[in-house]
Amino acid sequence: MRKACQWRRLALYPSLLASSAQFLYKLRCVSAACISRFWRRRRRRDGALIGKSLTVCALEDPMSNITGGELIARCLANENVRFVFGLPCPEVDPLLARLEQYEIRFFPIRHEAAGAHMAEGLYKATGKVAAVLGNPGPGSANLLAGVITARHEGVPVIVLTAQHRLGAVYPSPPSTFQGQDQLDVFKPTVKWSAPILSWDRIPEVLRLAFREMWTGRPGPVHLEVPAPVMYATGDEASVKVLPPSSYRATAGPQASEAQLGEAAELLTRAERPLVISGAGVDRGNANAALLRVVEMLNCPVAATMAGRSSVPLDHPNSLYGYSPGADAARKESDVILAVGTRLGNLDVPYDKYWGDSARQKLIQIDIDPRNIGVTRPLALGIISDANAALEGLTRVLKSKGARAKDGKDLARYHEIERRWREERFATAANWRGPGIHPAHAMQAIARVFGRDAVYVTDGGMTSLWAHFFLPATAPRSYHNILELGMLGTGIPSAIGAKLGDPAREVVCVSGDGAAGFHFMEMQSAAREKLKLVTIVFAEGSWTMEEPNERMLFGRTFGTEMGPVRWDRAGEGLGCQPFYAENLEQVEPALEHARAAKGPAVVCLRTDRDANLTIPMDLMRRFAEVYQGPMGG
Ligand SMILES: Cc1ncc(C[n+]2csc(CCOP(=O)(O)OP(=O)(O)O)c2C)c(N)n1
Ligand SMILES: [Mg+2]
Repeated sequence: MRKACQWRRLALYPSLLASSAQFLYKLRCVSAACISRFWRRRRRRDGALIGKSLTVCALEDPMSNITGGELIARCLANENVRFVFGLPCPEVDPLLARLEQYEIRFFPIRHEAAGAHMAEGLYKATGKVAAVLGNPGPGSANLLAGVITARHEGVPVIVLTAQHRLGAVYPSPPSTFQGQDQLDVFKPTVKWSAPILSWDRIPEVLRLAFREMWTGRPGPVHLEVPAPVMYATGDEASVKVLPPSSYRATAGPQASEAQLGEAAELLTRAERPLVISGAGVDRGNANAALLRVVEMLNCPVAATMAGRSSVPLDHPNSLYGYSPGADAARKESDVILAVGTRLGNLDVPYDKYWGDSARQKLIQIDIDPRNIGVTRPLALGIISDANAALEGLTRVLKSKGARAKDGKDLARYHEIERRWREERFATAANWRGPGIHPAHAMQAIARVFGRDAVYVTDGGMTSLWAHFFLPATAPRSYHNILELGMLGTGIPSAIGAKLGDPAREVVCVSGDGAAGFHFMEMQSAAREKLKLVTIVFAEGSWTMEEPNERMLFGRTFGTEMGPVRWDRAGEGLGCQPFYAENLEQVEPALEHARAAKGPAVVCLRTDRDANLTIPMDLMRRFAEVYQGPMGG
């Protein structure tokens, strides 16, 4: 009652009211209903609509006027955006209030960066794009880490940051509460960034954003929307929301016939052709087309570290990229076809693993010109959608009568790989406990969840053990953090994958350090009744940081994490808890977690020393990722 009186007193000064309403509303001095009531009365009194004004008005307009928030929702739905990850705040409420009407699901998160990682998991698993939200100031600041990750991972996301009234920003004076000029902060981290400063430009600026997002390698684009634009209203008939195909190309660039002819010529003449398959093959749905080329040539194929699910690891032509079998294939190859990969440092693209580049011809196919010829000299660079190029290549190879190799080299490489696995992982194979060896735990996970699950891996040594021992998977079904290497993406990314593809089993395999960043999102999973399993390798240490400390300083510092019962923490968040401290308990715990109705957390008390026993040659390669090639 008192609030209503205060409100009426303020109402005597309409202009003051307009600028103060948002602030009052934010401080919860007045309710939305109160604001609405005021505007309804005022409209009746004035006999006119406030209409397309930049004043603050939480309006449920009876006419064909819609808010900026609703217009944004309409543009997102037009691009088939089905999820918005973020938190509510007055500055975005007009958008949130209308999402359902456009069949867009609002998914509240426990940390804004996690929202961006959810969008990442959704895209990697399904190819679908989501939007993420940040409130003015802190929410947008939190969002940044997730957006930077999306940029590195080539993940398209619509990043919406809310902003105060324009009188408080650009420039934002020191007096601004929760204020910063966010465009300056986001610009260097995204592909493209812009403000929306008027209601009637909303569809146009969203068109710009979607066009930029899909140009070249996809990535996040940023839109800053001040509250007055969200709340502004306008006649919906006065703006057009056009179908995507009328304002942006819906197919990527295509290889020319001349390029396909040249590539086919090089490959048919090659004595030892080799195919390298990157994450871009997964993202471009080019997996089947890639295998057709491989099978036609009967040549070896190696997935990059980040592109693990682009080729089934158990395909008869597949070699494990970090094995000496793949090294031999690379070194001996006279023509390498690399598709959808930057051949980044994680693939140690050094002559010691790849051979003499002067006598090797590299054909590289990528959607982004900036990825071409970055680490290895090029014979032929092709800017193209991967699937289109590989289909074209198959056609031209056929017409040139390309012949399959006899497979002798391939058999030799496989034998080198087999022997290497046997030797290098002997310590793991011979491990008798008493604790759980991470390799054994990974093998148990592989047995229980099989090759049809979606795996999302996170952590240091843990993610390497996962890479070695989790099963071969279907395309888009093995997600890792091997581009930016951002710890903490696993749990939220698994949630995104599950939201995008609810019929699939989703398993998050995480180190205990990595799990801690966004473990609260298991509560989001419980709240939304998402059935997924998070398995934490709980040896109690930031193990990957230990070898350097031990080798160079003879002791460890800062790596001790202390014991955590992740199962109990998960139970507190509404998940089903499971725990194992010896190998016999691992499979039953996993089976129960798999059968659980809702989300489950499995805490595996893995052995610390065992977690350190990554074979020396693999550790060395991993060190070379950062330090460059070392002798020997
Ligand atoms: C956000 C972030 N902080 C720090 C790092 C550096 N880092 C890489 S691996 C690692 C240790 C990870 O520990 P955990 O997840 O428990 O895996 P473990 O090595 O113990 O198996 C750290 C700190 C990183 N990659 N990301
Ligand atoms: Mg750990």
